Amino acid sequence: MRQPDAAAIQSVVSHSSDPIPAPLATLGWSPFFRDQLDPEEASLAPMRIATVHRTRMTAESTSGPVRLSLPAQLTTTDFAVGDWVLVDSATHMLERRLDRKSLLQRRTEPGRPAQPIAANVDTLFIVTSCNDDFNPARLERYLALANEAETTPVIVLTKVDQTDDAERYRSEAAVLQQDLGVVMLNAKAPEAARILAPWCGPGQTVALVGSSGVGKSTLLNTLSGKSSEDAQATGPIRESDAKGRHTTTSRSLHAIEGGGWVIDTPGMRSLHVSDVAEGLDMLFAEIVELAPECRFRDCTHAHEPGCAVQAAIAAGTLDPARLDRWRKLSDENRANTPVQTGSRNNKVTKGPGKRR
Ligand SMILES: Nc1nc2c(ncn2[C@@H]2O[C@H](COP(=O)(O)OP(=O)(O)O)[C@@H](O)[C@H]2O)c(=O)[nH]1
Ligand SMILES: [Mg+2]
Ligand SMILES: [Zn+2]
Repeated sequence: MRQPDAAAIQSVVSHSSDPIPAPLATLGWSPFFRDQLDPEEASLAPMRIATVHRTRMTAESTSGPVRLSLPAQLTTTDFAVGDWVLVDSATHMLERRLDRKSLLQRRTEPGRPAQPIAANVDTLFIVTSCNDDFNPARLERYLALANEAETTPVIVLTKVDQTDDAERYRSEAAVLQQDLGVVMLNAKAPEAARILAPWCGPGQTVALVGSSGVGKSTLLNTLSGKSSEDAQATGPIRESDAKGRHTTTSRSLHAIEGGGWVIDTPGMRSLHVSDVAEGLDMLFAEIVELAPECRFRDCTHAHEPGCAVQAAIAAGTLDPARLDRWRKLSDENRANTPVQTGSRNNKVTKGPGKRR
C-alpha cells in the first residue's frame, strides 16, 4: 500500500481539477496551494505549521502532529503558524514553504522587519471586552491589519455577561467599517462556539488577536473543547483597569471541534501600523469615497475650500473623530512604510541598509 500522503499529492499534481483530498482539505489545503506544486514535489507531504519556537517547529499532517527538521540555511523566523510547507515524510525535513494566501504581520519598531503573526488565516477574530478594554481607535488598528492581510475581520465582544450595556458596545463597534461582523458572547459559555461556528467550519482558519485579558485563550478552549488538563492557560485580569497579564506567550494552531483551526496569539502591547495603505482605504471607505468630490485632487481634507469630507462633517454625516483617526493612522503608516517589492502577502522588504 502506498503512503496516504504521497497518494493524496500524486492525484493533486496530475489532475488539477480533481477535488481536494478530504484529509488535506480539513487542514485548510485548497487549490491555491495545490497549484504551487511542481510535479517533482509529488513525493513530498504538505503539512501545516502548528507551533514556531526559537529553535524548533511542529506541524499538523494528515497523519497527526510532526516535529520538523529545518535545513541549515533556514531559521524558524522565516515561518508563521498556519504556513503550508512541503516535507519529506520519511525524515521530516522541511523542503519548502508555499506562498501564503494571507499573512498577518506587524512591525514592533519602525525600520525593523515586520514579524509574522499568522499565515493563511481566513477570519481574524478581533477580541475585546465589554469593559474598559473597548477602544475604537485600537480596534481600527487591528482592522487595518486584517484588511491588509486579506483576512475577514470580525469583532468579538466578550464578557457580555458582565455588562448591562452590551448594545452600546455593539453599535460602537459596528460603525468602524462597512459590513463589519460584530458578535457578543461569554467566552466561557459553550454557546460561544455556536455563535462563532459560521467562521469555524471544516478547513477554515481563524486567528484570535486582542489585548491580554480579553478572553482569547478562554475562547480557544471553548472552541477546541479542551478539557482542563490540556487547556490553554488563562489568567485573571486586574479589577482596576481590566488589564490582563501576559499568560499566553507563543502562537499555536489548534483544532476546533467543528472542523476548523484556531490560532491563539499573545496579547499585543503596541500595534504600530505600517504597510497598510490598502487596509486603511477599506477601513475608512466612507472618507475615501468622498475624496473624488473634493475640488482639489490632492485635498488633505483639512482646510481646503470645496472639500467634500469637511462638508460631510458640517452636514453631520461623518464623525469628526473618524477623520482625526484616519489622519493619524495614515500619517503613521506613511512614516513607517519602507519601499516594497513583490505581491501583497509575499513581499520582500527593501529596508534601508538591508542588501541581499
Ligand atoms: N465572565 C467572563 N469572564 C471571562 C470571559 N472571557 C474571559 N474571561 C476571564 O478573563 C480572564 C482573562 O482571560 P484569558 O482567556 O486568559 O485572556 P487572554 O489574555 O486574552 O488570553 C480569565 O479570568 C477568564 O476566565 C467572558 O466572556 N466572561
Ligand atoms: Mg491568552
Ligand atoms: Zn477634501
